[in-house]
Amino acid sequence: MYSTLINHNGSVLKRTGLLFHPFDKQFGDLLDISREYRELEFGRYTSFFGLDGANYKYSGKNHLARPMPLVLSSFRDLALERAYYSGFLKNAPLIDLFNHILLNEYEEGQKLNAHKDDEPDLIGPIVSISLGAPANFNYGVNRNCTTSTLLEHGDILIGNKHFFDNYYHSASEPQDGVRINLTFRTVKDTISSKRS
Ligand SMILES: O=C(O)CCC(=O)C(=O)O
Repeated sequence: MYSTLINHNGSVLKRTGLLFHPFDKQFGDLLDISREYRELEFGRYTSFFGLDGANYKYSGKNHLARPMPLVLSSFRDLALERAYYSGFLKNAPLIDLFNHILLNEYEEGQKLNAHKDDEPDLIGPIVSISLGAPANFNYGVNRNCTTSTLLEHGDILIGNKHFFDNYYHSASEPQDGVRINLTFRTVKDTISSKRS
């Protein structure tokens, strides 16, 4: 049931639902985790998890992964499976894929402004899983992000590197409730020193 939203000049973005799974327990667990570790960053709450030493550097700041709680490890398995079966990992490098997970929490009125995920340290596709309140994901070739798709509880969005290098994207305020978004990235940088 994949629906291809973009397939243009090498940019590919797909959205689908995660069928037959309520994810209510996982949503509660993720909220607890977020509220233990979250920091306010660019208008929404963020915390970072993943494999040992994985560091996603953006806006001049390190975002070093904490060890993954089990619930995040199981979503990572799901992200890997979906990316693999939908053909996004054909030329995947032989390194630990999706070694970095960004947990975004959006409370009422919080949103994320238009940006690109084009840091040179990122490799391959990015998978994004949404839980809780729905919100619009907006994208486009400039900061206006004129195309939108509603991301609902259990939706998964996969974009290839070309998409995230070339398209701006933003997330609107959640509609009626709290929204959790998990973003799975593969980063080249690994550091073993303390967080900054
Ligand atoms: O919340 C979303 O759906 C998008 C998150 C995102 O673009 C990001 O964290 O870079």
